[in-house]
Amino acid sequence: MHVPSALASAALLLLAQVNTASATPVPDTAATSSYGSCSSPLVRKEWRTLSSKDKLAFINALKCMQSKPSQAQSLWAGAQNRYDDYQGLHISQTDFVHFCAQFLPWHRYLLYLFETDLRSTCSYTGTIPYWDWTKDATSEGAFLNSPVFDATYGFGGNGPYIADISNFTEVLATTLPGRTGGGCVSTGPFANVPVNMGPGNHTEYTPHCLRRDFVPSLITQTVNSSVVAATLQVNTFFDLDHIIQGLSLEIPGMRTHAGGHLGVGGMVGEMSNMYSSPGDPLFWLHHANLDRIWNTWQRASWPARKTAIGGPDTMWAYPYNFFGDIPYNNITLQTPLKYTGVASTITVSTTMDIQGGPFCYSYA
Ligand SMILES: *[C@@H]1O[C@H](CO)[C@@H](O)[C@H](O)[C@H]1NC(C)=O
Ligand SMILES: *[C@@H]1O[C@H](CO)[C@@H](O)[C@H](O)[C@H]1NC(C)=O
Ligand SMILES: *[C@@H]1O[C@H](CO)[C@@H](O)[C@H](O)[C@H]1NC(C)=O
Ligand SMILES: *[C@@H]1O[C@H](CO)[C@@H](O)[C@H](O)[C@H]1NC(C)=O
Ligand SMILES: [Cu+2]
Repeated sequence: MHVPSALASAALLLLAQVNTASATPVPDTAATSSYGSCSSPLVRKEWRTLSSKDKLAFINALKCMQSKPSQAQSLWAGAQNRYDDYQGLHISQTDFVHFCAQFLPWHRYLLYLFETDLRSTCSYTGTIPYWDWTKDATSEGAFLNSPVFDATYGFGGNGPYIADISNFTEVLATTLPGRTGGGCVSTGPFANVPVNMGPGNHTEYTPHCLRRDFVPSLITQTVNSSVVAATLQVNTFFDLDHIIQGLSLEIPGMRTHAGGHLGVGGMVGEMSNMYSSPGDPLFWLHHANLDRIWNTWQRASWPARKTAIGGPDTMWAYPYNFFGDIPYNNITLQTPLKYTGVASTITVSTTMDIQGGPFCYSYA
């Protein structure tokens, strides 16, 4: 099947790990606590609204995580540090939380776990910032000048253009006309920081440079303000999940999730890899913005949308049946979400309110 090769990548390892994942269900304590407004929510802010000091504090917290020991190297041999544990977690759960309806709930809790760890392990006092790409999708030039790519107060920019990518092992199956990079990121705080696992579906130690392959024309079409406005108009969680994850794997069907990933990662960058994309720190800012969109949609009809859920429990099932129909059920509030190696299993219900259960945050 012509799955993007990012998906069809070498599957070298860790059957034992997957088995462990299902062998140790842990009670979902958070789900039993009551939901409601929390006091003093942490506020997640848009990158460009942070002070220079706060930008550096977040960057330094990421670097701090990269200096702390891995706690999950027994599961993910390539994990060299605490930051890598989250890449390993994402890689190992990818097939259960993308192109299915666990997508938004699973990533909401992933961000919470990572943010909590930044604060506890690295004494970070802030939150995960978000990247409101609509502010940069007004033109290709605006995108290229986005503050998120700043070399000092951002995450560095594109990689140098590599026209011939025929020798790359991990290449997006969808051709993206207008790709402009592909080389190693050479600016910013992560220029010489190896990505320790991937690219692709494995967690062996394969240190490599962080690559980006900007596609400015994709950004202006997929993450602009009219796309977001249309996203917020839908009436059901099923449709919200669908429009965020995209209507097809081809460019006309791409929306915000694919647009942010592929607009930065292009055909060979880490951000474009469904498995190993947390190797690019922009992953966190992109997903925080998707989480913000879900929350905005929920709050537009609250509390009804505190329990609005649905969509396939199985990857590539309807409406993501791009490779043919496969059996599935719609997810429910009781559907489990696994974080094996980092945290206990929860249920979807735990993730439905960013100011209830374990969560206490808001978006400014
Ligand atoms: C990804 O890797 C896991 C672990 O090796 C494997 O079980 C799974 O089948 C792989 N996924 C795909 C789509 O190849
Ligand atoms: C592909 O080949 C080019 C030119 O020989 C080289 O610079 C580049 O590093 C290679 N890329 C990979 C991923 O092997
Ligand atoms: C956003 O992109 C769509 C194509 O996906 C285009 O039709 C629309 O005009 C764009 N809107 C803005 C505000 O750029
Ligand atoms: C899942 O929900 C959708 C939207 O409500 C519905 O069209 C579909 O038939 C449901 N599928 C199953 C297997 O229940
Ligand atoms: Cu993901």
